[in-house]
Amino acid sequence: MSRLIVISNRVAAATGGNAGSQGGLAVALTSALRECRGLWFGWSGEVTEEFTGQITFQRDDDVTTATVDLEEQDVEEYYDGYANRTLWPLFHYRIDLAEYERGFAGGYQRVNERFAETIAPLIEPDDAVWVQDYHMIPLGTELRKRGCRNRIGFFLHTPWPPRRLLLTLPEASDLVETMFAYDVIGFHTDEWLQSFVDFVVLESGGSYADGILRLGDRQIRLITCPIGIDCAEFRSLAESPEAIETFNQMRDSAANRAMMVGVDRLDYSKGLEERFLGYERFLVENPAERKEVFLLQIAPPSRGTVESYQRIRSSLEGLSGRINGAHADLDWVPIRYVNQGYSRAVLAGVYRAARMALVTPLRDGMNLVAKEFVAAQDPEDPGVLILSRFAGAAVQLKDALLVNPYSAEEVSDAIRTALAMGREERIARWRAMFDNIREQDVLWWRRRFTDALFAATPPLTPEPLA
Ligand code: ADQ
Repeated sequence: MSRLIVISNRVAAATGGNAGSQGGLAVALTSALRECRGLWFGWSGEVTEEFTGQITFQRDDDVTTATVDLEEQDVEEYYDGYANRTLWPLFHYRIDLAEYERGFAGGYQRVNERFAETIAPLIEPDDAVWVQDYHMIPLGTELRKRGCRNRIGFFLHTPWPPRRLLLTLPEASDLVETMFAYDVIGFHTDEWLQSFVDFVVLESGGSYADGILRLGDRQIRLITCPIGIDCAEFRSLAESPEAIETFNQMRDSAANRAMMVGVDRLDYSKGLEERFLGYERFLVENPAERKEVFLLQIAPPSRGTVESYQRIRSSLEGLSGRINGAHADLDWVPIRYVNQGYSRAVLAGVYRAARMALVTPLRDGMNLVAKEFVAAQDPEDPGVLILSRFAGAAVQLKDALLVNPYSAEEVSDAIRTALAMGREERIARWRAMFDNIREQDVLWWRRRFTDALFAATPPLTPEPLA
């Protein structure tokens, strides 16, 4: 059986392997690696004076992780720069926030070369390589340049932006061309996949038929492969003592009010300002019901060195303060705004205690919080999911109350509808969503991708588009 090599910016063991943005992904990839005697390679998160390429190996539960330290300039240009200030905003349709700097592009390229140089000697002839996410787009090409003839796949966890937006990136065509080193590329939704196809066909002169994208003498299999959660694990978490304790605490402190919950990394793509404004609209338009609800928003800060993240943080502080100042009463505060991370068990208890979840990103590759919320519900008395049409998850979770997150009116209406929704309808909607989440879980996702990858025929020539 072939070995699987996973390459991503960070590896789970080095990040603690629990909550945070890698939660579900860590579980998914660890299970894949365990089955395939795998190796997981990435940045250690540490900074060193000079890049040495020295690898630290760690063996945990049959999974070997291999990490390297980066130089400060690497972190500034590759991670804070190109990944977080250029590609992340661009891929979430925020070209107003995207920073296009040659220094960032150069650092991104350099770090991808460094990763390729470090990992290439560890790859054995039969291994399949699976590269993760927007941090590593050119890695496939860099591996091929170093003679790697293995099957290499790439999965994008974010949206792929529409062609006209991507054209604002100065090196867009080159970046896309580097992707022709991959044998398989996976996206969460058909929409992201189609945007990628549009760019290659209309800008690079490629062609697309039957799931195969061709450019010159290279071809890639494209697949839609929506990521799921570990549904069984999350359900049992929701019934763990820690979750039950949290559930009881939340119910006590809610004092018979309906709790609405939001759980997001503090990121402008998550639509937090718009969510607060939609909720405020509900408070204004529904004076009789307003004290029957409150919003618990859990948003741990992320990427704090990037200015746009500092701005969104202070904007949310201002907005929650203003809304609470304008509407709070002696015995009621409309928004509880918490800037911390919690264990997955505590989150499960919070989800279960909530009457509804507000998951309203402006754009999101998938969104796992929506799926975790559904998985954690009590089947006899489930809460309602209010979900943005612009999250990848909306394709699978059609039985949520789907909203346009930019419209405060739609968000406000959805809150009212959710509050009034009877038990029968809540159960019917929940069941349909839960069936999907259980069937298309994280193992399903992982197998769908690795099946396509293992079935691929790697290129005969090591160098793509030479
Ligand atoms: P993220 O943008 O990080 O992921 P998401 O899919 O919602 O977004 O995953 C967040 C994870 O972090 C969830 O598992 C959640 O439970 C956890 N989390 C959030 N807030 C937390 C808190 N306060 N405490 C503890 N844990 C918290 C990217 C893409 C998504 C895509 C995933 C996976 O942006 O669109 O779904 O990758 O592909």
